[in-house]
Amino acid sequence: ENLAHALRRAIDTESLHVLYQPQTTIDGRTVLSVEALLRWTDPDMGAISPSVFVPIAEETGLINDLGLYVLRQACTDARAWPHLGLAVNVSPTQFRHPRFIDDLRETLEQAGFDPARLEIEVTETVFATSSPEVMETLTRVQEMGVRVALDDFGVGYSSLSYLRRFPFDTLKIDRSFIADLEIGAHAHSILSTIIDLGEALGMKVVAEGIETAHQVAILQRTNCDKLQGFFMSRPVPPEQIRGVEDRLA
Ligand code: G
Ligand code: G
Ligand code: MN
Ligand code: NA
Repeated sequence: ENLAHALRRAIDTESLHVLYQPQTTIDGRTVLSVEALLRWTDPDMGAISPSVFVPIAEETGLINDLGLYVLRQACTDARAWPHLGLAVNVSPTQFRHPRFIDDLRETLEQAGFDPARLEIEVTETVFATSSPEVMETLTRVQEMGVRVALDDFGVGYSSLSYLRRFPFDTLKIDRSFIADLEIGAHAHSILSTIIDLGEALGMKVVAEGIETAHQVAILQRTNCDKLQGFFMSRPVPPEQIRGVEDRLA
C-alpha cells in the first residue's frame, strides 16, 4: 500500500533510473546489445529491488506506466549507442494488456527508435494461459519488427511446450544452468543440449549469469550466440557503456 504510493510518486517524478548490462559475443569482448534493468532508490526506504516492486506494480495497476517509463527511458538512452541492440523486460501483465501493442508502437515512434534494434524479454508465465490473444500479441510485436526473447528459460514447468508452440526469436537460458556448471556432473551436457535445441529451432541463444572466465571458456565451445553476466560487466549507468566497450575489447 505505502510502497505502491511511493512507486506512483517515483514514476510521476521520474526518479526511477535505468541501468544497462552488456550482452557480448561469446569471447566476451564485443558488446552487441544491452539489457535495460530498472532501479528504484526511495529517499526514505533506500534501494528497492525490481523483484520486490515489479510484483507490486503488477497488483496495483502501475505496471503499464512503469513499463512505458522504462521503454521510453531506454529508447532515449540507447540513442547514444546506435550500433547496439536494446533488450527491455516486459512483465506478463503489461504484455497481456489490451493497449500494449499501441503503447509500444507509439513509444517507438515518439522516440524515433528503430524497432529492429529492440528486443522485448518475456518470461514463460505469459504463455501459461494459452489464449489466442497471447499468440496474437506475439505476432503483432514481431510484425512491428521488434524481436521477442523468452527470458529465464528452463526453470518453469513446461518450458519445452512453450518453445514448440511460440515462435520466439531468442532464448535466454536461465542463469541457474550456468551456475550448475561448477557443481553438477551433467550440467555441461544439459546446457549444450539446450543451446543446440534453440539453434535447431532457429533462435538466437543467450547465456546469462556468466560470472567466471571458466564459464566463458565452456560457452565458447558451444553454439551459443551471446553472453551476459557480471564477469563481462555488471549493470551500469548509461554514461559508462562506452567505457565498458573499451575495457572488454
Ligand atoms: O536487475 P535485477 O537482477 O535486480 O532484476 C531482478 C528482476 O527484476 C529480474 O527478474 C528482472 O527481469 C526484473 N526487472 C528488472 N528491470 C525490469 C523492468 O524494467 N521491467 C520488468 N518487468 N522487470 C524488470
Ligand atoms: O530475469 P532477468 O534475466 O531479467 O534478470 C536479470 C537480473 O540478473 C538483473 O537484475 C541482473 O542484475 C542479474 N544478473 C545479471 N548478471 C548476473 C550474474 O552474472 N550473476 C547474477 N547472480 N545475477 C546477474
Ligand atoms: Mn531479462
Ligand atoms: Na533472466
